[in-house]
Amino acid sequence: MASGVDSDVFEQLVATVERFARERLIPAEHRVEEEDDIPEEIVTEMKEMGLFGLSTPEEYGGIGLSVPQEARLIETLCYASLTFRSLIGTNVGIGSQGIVMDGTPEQKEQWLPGVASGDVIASFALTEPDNGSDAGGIRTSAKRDGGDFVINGTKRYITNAVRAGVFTVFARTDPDKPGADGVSAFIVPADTPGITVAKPDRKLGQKGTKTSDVIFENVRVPESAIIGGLGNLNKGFRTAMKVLDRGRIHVGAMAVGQSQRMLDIATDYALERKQFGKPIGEHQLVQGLIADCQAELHAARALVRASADTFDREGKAIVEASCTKYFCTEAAGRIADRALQIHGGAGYMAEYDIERLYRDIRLLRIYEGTSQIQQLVIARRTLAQRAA
Ligand code: COS
Repeated sequence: MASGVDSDVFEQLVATVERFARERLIPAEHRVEEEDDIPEEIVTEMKEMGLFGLSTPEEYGGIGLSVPQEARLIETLCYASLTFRSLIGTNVGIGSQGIVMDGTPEQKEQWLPGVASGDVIASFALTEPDNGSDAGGIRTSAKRDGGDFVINGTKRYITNAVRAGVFTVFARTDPDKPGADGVSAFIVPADTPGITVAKPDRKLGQKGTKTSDVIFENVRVPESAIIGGLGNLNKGFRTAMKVLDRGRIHVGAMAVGQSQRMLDIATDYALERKQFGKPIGEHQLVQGLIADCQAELHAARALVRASADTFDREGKAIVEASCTKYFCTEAAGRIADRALQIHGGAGYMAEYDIERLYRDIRLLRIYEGTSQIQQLVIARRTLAQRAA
């Protein structure tokens, strides 16, 4: 392994998180669903375990996992509801990685210790009402005014915005360049005057996660707020894409963790539930469903590991990351569907966990780049490589 923490320390961490997921998080899932929030004592425990700083370099107070280690730990954590991962997800991934990857030493010093401890929640503000998949089409503007930039615009579906201490905001700094080229990334403290966080959205699943609109009205930031400094003016789109590449491997790992949970639930049900005089697991058509889940789960897990290794070795893995997110999340959707089918009528009922997991998993094929965007990235780069 090229980086990360010592393997003994890492194995202990995995064992601790595995216990935490099974003994603390899974029993709290119903409460989270009912209250649409994560209990404060669990937030505190997650902070104490260092989960907010999994990927933050050790020199800034984090654990400093490598990408393969992060993937394995996230898979372990995501045996429990995805909602718990969402709380730490923006600090471990998209909200902070722009600063980790491209920030100046001063920016890292200022923000990363708080991100690592969980005292500062970092939120990633890219998507807008009119620009989701077309991330290069950003309309939020950041106009120069002396030594400052003044940000105006609306960001949409921003995870953890209501909890945020800082936003990484993508805004157009060159109005004459309509596409990806005129965009810069800014670090904006959440208490900067002019920022309004709207009330959380109502969603199909993942109750307890918080997404909202964030409105920027004449929000003034110094030019030193540009991630990487003034030299990175108009280069923010690349930062966003690099952050998302890493995030896409992370989402693949989430899909694997949830797929294992759904397969285990469905298998337990198949062993217990009797029809035609024997457990339904003894019927070959049910076995077919179980086998397809297991085969896809193995493939998904192997793909996450391979692309995480590539990212660790080469510092990027654009096609691999998109293949991983695409395959693992689509497979998780199929596994959710089969797991629910194995439950028959019970699968449709809210008292069985599979009904909730089925709703929760649906988002994975959408956020951090839809399946269709992953197809586009994979195909464009495959064609370009052969044409070169
Ligand atoms: N890493 C580094 N640089 C990258 C990159 C990556 N993964 N992907 C693209 N770039 C660079 C390109 O190399 C290009 O730079 P040059 O002009 O110097 O060559 C620039 O960024 C623009 O790239 P491209 O032309 O591919 O941009 P497009 O506008 O065509 O969009 C897609 C590319 C569609 C792939 C991008 O907009 C995307 O990923 N959209 C989905 C956004 C998303 O995931 N949203 C979820 C929000 S977070 S929950």
